[in-house]
Amino acid sequence: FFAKDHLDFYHEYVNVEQMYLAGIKEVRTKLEILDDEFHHRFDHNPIHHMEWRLKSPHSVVEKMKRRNLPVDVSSIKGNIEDIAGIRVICHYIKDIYRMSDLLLRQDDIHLLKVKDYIKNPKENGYRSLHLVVEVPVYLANEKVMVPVEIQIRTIAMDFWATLEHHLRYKNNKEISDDIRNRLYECAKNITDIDYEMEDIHNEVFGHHKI
Ligand code: 0O2
Repeated sequence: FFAKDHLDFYHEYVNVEQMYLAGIKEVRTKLEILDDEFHHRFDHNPIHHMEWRLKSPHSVVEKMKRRNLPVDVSSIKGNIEDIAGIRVICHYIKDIYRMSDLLLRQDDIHLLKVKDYIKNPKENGYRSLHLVVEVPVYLANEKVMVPVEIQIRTIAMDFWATLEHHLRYKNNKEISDDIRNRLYECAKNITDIDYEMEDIHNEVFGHHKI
């Protein structure tokens, strides 16, 4: 259901959604090409799998209201950067930085923002590399630069983040300090395992020179 007072927004939003979807396709293709090249050259796929989503119109309106922005499509640009979102789940930590570096090296990709929650994990233990990039999308009559949020993480980081997200959002009660601490301990243990698995991989297969 959509609030009646934002009907104009919802009607207009349908038109811009296509552009964000195209941005997702462009970035996904770039990442798939890199992953294929690694598979071909090194018999190693850095990417385990990818997920993507468009932010729902309702979530966009809620975010605009939270930020005291006027609820119209023109205020999305420059304010809401996570309408198009891709999550890239990698095998190893080194794969995260390799994919990120190779993507950002491409001359049609423009980096808008980077948040490295692997080097600087969030207080609750959340780890992932977040990038916001702009990618060109060629429409019939114009070229549009579309922002896409990319979250890159290992399988282990994704395991923790998915369960933590579920525990936090699907639960009506406030998370207690005890649960918070236990989740943080889990994040620490998972981090140790991530580094140990990477060491094992390096010992068995060595480093790829690229
Ligand atoms: P959803 O449903 O995944 O989209 P901003 O989005 O810019 O207003 P912020 O905090 O500056 O907010 O962005 P940031 O830090 O880059 O994080 C945005 C997204 O990262 C979140 O999106 C989550 O997907 C993920 N994330 C960040 N912190 C956590 C965390 O502590 N736990 C988990 N599980 N995920 C996290 P949304 O919009 O919150 O949700």
